Order: sequence, then C-alpha cells, then structure tokens
Amino acid sequence: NAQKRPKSSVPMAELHCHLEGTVSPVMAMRLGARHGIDLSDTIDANGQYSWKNFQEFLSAYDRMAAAICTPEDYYDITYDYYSKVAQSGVIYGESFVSPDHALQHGIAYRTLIDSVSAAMKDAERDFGIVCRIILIAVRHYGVEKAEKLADLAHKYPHPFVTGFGMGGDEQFLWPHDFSKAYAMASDAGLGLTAHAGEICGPERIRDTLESLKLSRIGHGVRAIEDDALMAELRDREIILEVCPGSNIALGVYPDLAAHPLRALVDNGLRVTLSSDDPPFFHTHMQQEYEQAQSVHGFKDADLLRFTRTAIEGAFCDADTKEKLL
Ligand code: ES4
Ligand code: ZN
Repeated sequence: NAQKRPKSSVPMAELHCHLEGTVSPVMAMRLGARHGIDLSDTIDANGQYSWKNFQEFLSAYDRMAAAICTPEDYYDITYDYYSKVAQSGVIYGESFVSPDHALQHGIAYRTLIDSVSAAMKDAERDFGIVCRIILIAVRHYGVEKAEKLADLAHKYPHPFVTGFGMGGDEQFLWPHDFSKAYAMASDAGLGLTAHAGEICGPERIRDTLESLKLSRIGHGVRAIEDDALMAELRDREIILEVCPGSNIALGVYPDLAAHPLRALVDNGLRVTLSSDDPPFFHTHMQQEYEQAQSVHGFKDADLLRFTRTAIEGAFCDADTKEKLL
C-alpha cells in the first residue's frame, strides 16, 4: 500500500543491489549466532564491516555471505531489505542474487529462488514495492560456474528471475570468456548486465559492450574518461547503474564532489542511482538520491528522471513497467 511512502520524497527505483550485500552487520551477527559462525574478523569492534580495498571487500562479503545458511535466512534478509527500502520510498527493486554462494550451504537453485521470490511477494503485499531477481555470476569463480548458472535459468524459468549479470574481480578473465554464458542467459529470456568500468577503466567497458549483448552496465562511471565510448553508450541507449556511494567507499573517487554523476548526465547518458552493497558502503537509496540533490544540484524532476530511466531499463515485463511508470 503506497500510502506508507513519505509523500514529500521522489519515488525511487533501484537496479543495482546485491542481496547478500544488503545484510546489516547487526543482522549478520544474528545469523552468525544462529548458525555458530564467528564473524569477528569480518565485523569490527564498532559494529562495522572491516575491509580496506576491493579485494578485502570481496573477501569480507564472502565471509558475511557464509552466515546466510538456510532458505529461511534468505527469506528474512530479502523481506528485511525490501520492506525497509519500500518505507523509504523505493517503488521497484532488482536484486543480484548469487546461487553460487547459496550452493556452498547446499541450497539448491530452485529452493533459493523460491525463498527470495516469496519474500519479494510478501514485501509487495505489505508495502507495495515490486521486486525482481537478477542472477549473478562471480567472475573469479570462473566461466564454468557462470555457464551452469545460465543453464539453470534455462531449465527452471521463474517469473521473478528476469536478469543475468556478473560481478566480482573485474580484472579476472575477459568479458568475451563469458560470452557463451551470456548467450545462454539471453536465450533463457533474461535481460543482461555486467559490472564494468568500476575498478577497471573505459577499455574494459568497451570490451564488455563488444563481447556481450547487454542493455545495461553495472557502474560504467569511468566511461567519462572516453568521449568515443560515451558516444557509443548513447547510440546503443545503454543504461548505467551508477552507485556513487559505492564508488567513494571503494576509493574510485576521493569524494562525491569529484564523482562524475553530473558529467555523465550532462553527456546525455542514461543514468540511474543505486546503493550496491548499502551497509558495506555506508549508504542507502534515500542517501543516494538526497546527495545527488545536495552535492550535484539535481532537482526533484531530475531525480524523478533517474527513477523513470531505471524503470525503462528494468528487466521486469512490460505490463509491470507500465504500472510503475
Ligand atoms: C560484487 Cl560479486 C559482487 N558482490 C557484491 N558486490 C560486488 N561488487 C562487485 N562485484
Ligand atoms: Zn555491484
């Protein structure tokens, strides 16, 4: 029910958020206690996730994700996140879900998808938010796992599984190594996105565009360094899943004032705003929208454009989009 939304704020839509990465340190400790998993090397004395660079972040992420052990845990973290952001004004959310992490606890693909989608349905019933799943392959887990994942999507179609993406170590292998996995995912009817141009520079974005037939790029912010690449992104109407707070936390830019969010928009690119791994990066959707306003001078109409662009680029079906727009 939409009336629970604060009226003054612009409705938000999030395309780039890692489900395991939404778990707060408090929730992670609770899950750790539930399953007898020690997270003292992952969460510091101040109750914050402890990591200093991208590699350490990925490994802290893996240790935290190891505390998400059961289908009920997946239900809980999904409902927890989407009920919370719905109340802050998010009307649509896509979540990267990593079946390879769940499989480490013996949770099968279909069980995982059933738990996450049940929580998404309940969040929609209770708070009006519409949510969908993007399967995510982890680059440094290798090509074979990515292809297996695409194959599972093919074998077991599910109305909430609408996209395929990859993250992890951006310098591991090449985008074209994953072209078969992406072709299989596309055959399965999934929308395609990939992290690129966050840690690596514009050349990796160009490679990704050439190798994979995707409609969105995760981050892509370093396209700002290459005018010809920006022209190509404009021509292909590629949507950028920009996560400023994440970029600052990972040291891609020293501060928000130095972030190219404004410049990307002024160059005519299709930009959306997301929180990526909110508690890891000390951010959340409302903060991203507010800071776009306070730091980059975007007006309410501009913020609404971010939301509309996100819904245009969303991987849900056309009827669902129409209701949101
Ligand atoms: C990521 Cl695989 C993955 N998970 C969470 N956050 C990420 N950032 C880049 N890759
Ligand atoms: Zn990400």
